[in-house]
Formats: sequence, C-alpha cells, structure tokens
Amino acid sequence: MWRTTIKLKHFILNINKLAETLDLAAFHAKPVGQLSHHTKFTVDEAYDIQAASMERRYERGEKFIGLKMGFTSKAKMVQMGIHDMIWGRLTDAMLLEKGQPLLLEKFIHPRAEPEICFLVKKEIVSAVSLEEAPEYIAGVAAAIEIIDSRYENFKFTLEDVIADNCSSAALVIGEWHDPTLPIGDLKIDLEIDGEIVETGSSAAILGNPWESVEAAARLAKQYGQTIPAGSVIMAGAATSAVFLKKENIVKAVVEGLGSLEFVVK
Ligand code: OOG
Ligand code: MG
Repeated sequence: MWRTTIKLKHFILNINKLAETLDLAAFHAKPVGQLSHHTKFTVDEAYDIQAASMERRYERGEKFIGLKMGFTSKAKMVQMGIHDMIWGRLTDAMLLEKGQPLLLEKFIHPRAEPEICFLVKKEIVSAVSLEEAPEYIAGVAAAIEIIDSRYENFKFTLEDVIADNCSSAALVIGEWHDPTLPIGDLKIDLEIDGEIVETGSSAAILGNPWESVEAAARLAKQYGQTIPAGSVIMAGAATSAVFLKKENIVKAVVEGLGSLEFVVK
C-alpha cells in the first residue's frame, strides 16, 4: 500500500514567523486568515507570539506605554464569542492625542469601545490584591479603545486573538481624575455623531474596574511583563464595540469622569 499523506511528527512552532505575519498585517492594514486554521498553538504560545510581534514594533522605535485587558465584560464576551480574559500591550504609536483624528487608511476594520483607564504611580512587578491596588494608581480616566483585528472578518479563537495582541490598535484617554473617586457603577455611553449607540455601566467590567488592575498585575507577572510607573492599564470595554466610518465623531461619556471624543478621517 502506498501512503498518500505524510504526517509530520516533530512539528516545531515557528513563533517568529507567526509574529511576523500578524505584525505585517497590522503594519500594512491587510487582514490575514486565522493562524489557528493552519497551526495548533496553546494560550502560552499565543502570548509568546504576541511578545515576538511586539518586539518587532519596539525595534521600529515604538515604546511600551501600558497594558490593556480584554473580555472583562459579558457584553464583549458575548459579542466575540470568547470566554476568557486576555491582555495585550499598548505602545505610544497607538495613542491618539487630544484633537488628533483616527486615520481610517491605517486600519483594517476598526471598532471603538468605551473604557476606563488607570494611570500607574508605582511600578507593578508582582500580583497586587484589590486592597493594595490603589497604592499603585495615580489617576483614573474615561477612555476609548480602538480595536482592529488583523484577522479577516474580525473572527478568531482565544489563541488567535492573544497572538494578535488582543486586537489593540489605538486608544484615546480623557482627563485624569483622583483615583479615590467611586468608579464601581458609573454610567458609560458611546456616542457616534451625537447618538448614543452603546450604553453600559463600569460595573460590567468584572463587577468593578479595580478588579482589572488586580488581573493585569497577576497576568503581567505570570508572563514576565512589569508595569512601569507612568504607564496605563485599560480596564476593558463595558459595552460591545462599534464599527467606525469616515467622518464619524466618536464620543465616550462616563458619569463623574467626563467625556472625550475623536473624529475619523
Ligand atoms: C478583542 C479585544 C477585547 C475588550 O475591551 O474587551 C477588548 C476584540 O474584541 O477584538 O479589548
Ligand atoms: Mg478593549
């Protein structure tokens, strides 16, 4: 009998090649097929791919500015069909300054989601409890995250999205506020062109956004990433994310933390 297929027994996962695929997809704003469709990899290997793809950005001169948590709310889990919390890395190139437009041509199929952001006061090098977390935080702000999956049709598995730096693409941060303000149950609205398109509460973020700081510290420690003083932690979206179109005016309003907006060009 002739064999018609040959099975490779000693398959070696090419972390750098997979990282390059995702990095180039982001760089050229050209989507790629899901990695999981041709390669099997674990959650830990997905974080290795993420780290390797971020190394390529750092080599181009981008600077690490903080972490983002993902799937910390039910609304997001349901929208994307993923049931585990994830985390990704943010760089200075992703940060939109006040008044700076989001240039559509730099993205594949960007979506916006309203978030709460924390400013780190003291370097976080290991897990911190919910009680200890405020000692490490200098400020809290309303924020908008722009996510842009590098995968066709914004479809992915848990491993795919982690490898893709959790769809991180851009972020806008509002005015910093005193972190002792109560933030456990604030009304959060996302408006497009003056209409509320999504509404939720900060309580949707793990029951309380401070839980996201605890989770970020724990996961960063697990994967060997410290969170330096001056960096930010995006707590995760409180609502589903909304696709963006040219000329959209996108605004987040968070009760007690004010509002922020940007224009899509
Ligand atoms: C993954 C990113 C999830 C959040 O806030 O839950 C996220 C995605 O939805 O593409 O950023
Ligand atoms: Mg997010």
